[in-house]
Amino acid sequence: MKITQVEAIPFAIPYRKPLRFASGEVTAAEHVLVRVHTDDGLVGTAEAPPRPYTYGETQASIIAVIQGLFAPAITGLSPLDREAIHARLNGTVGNPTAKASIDMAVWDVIGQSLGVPVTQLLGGYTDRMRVAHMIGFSEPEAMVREAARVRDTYGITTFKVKVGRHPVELDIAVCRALRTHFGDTVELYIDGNRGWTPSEAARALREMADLGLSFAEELCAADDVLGRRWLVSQSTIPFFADESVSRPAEITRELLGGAATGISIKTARTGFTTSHRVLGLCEGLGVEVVMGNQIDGQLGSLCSAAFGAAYELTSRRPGELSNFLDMADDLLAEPLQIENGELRVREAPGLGIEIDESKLTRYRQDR
Ligand code: MUC
Ligand code: MG
Repeated sequence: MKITQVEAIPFAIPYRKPLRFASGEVTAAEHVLVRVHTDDGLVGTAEAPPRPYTYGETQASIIAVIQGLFAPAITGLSPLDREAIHARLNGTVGNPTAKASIDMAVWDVIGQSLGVPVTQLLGGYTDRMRVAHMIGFSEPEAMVREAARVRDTYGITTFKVKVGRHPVELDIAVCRALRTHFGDTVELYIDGNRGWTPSEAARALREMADLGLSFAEELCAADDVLGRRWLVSQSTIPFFADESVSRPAEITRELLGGAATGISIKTARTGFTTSHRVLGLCEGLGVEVVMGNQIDGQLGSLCSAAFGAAYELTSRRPGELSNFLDMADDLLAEPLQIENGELRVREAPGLGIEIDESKLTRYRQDR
């Protein structure tokens, strides 16, 4: 079996309401659908979400690097030769979501060719993930209303609250309002997307010390090298690194440097192959992980769930798998369902992705 073609199709699906956070905002899912074709007629599918404020990639850059460099580099290779595929992709630095989408589409092909779900090929720990929902910026009352709606509709009881605004009191008020409204019936953690300085973050954490937050993510930038160490050394809750750790070596740097104590794994940026290495690194160093959300659509969320459900360590915490709920539509023929706070992985061979071709025709931007 040989790779014959890699397609990169831009599409745009509007959000019902914008998702806002300290490093940017999303009003439409302007993603790239990636399809890896083989000479025996199999097609592997994944999506790449451009996040210029996180990785520097745009929809146009993802398409250009796939069409101009990655497709020619891996055409003719066997999908099973994953190490060779990665060596070719890594001849170009950066471009994490473009590389990750190809990796996941290749795994989809492998699973289909063997007749086995990817989640079982990866590890086969369980068939579902508990779900955490990410709540974007708004006023405190609106964020409480949103969390209550998501809990009542989908049974989700873990919330990641976006923080990092100025003044810090606004985000503190949100977290306090959520805790007051829900009491101990929900789990809360915060993600600053580098919005605060170390001293602002320290002050906010002090003022929220009674709110029972489970952990904090990227409150300030990785370039605040000593500032982050100082913050972590005085914090009573774990610090998870997200956008500061897009490669395994960065994980080693942040953890051994004392600037983080947990790691967000995002299949959107490390695919399955490198996410597996990231997981092994975290396990070896003895730190907790969370399956993070790259503001994925249903395709990306399915990929995160397939990976998260494959392993015991990634299944310990609810994964961030629900942001597709903010989208007005999606490309999957059979939409994902979150019930009782859980998302099941698909039992079909590969990733179980079937694209609704009429929706793709409607939302693709290249025709
Ligand atoms: C997150 O966890 O930070 C927002 C920016 C990004 O890169 O991912 C999202 C969610
Ligand atoms: Mg984050």
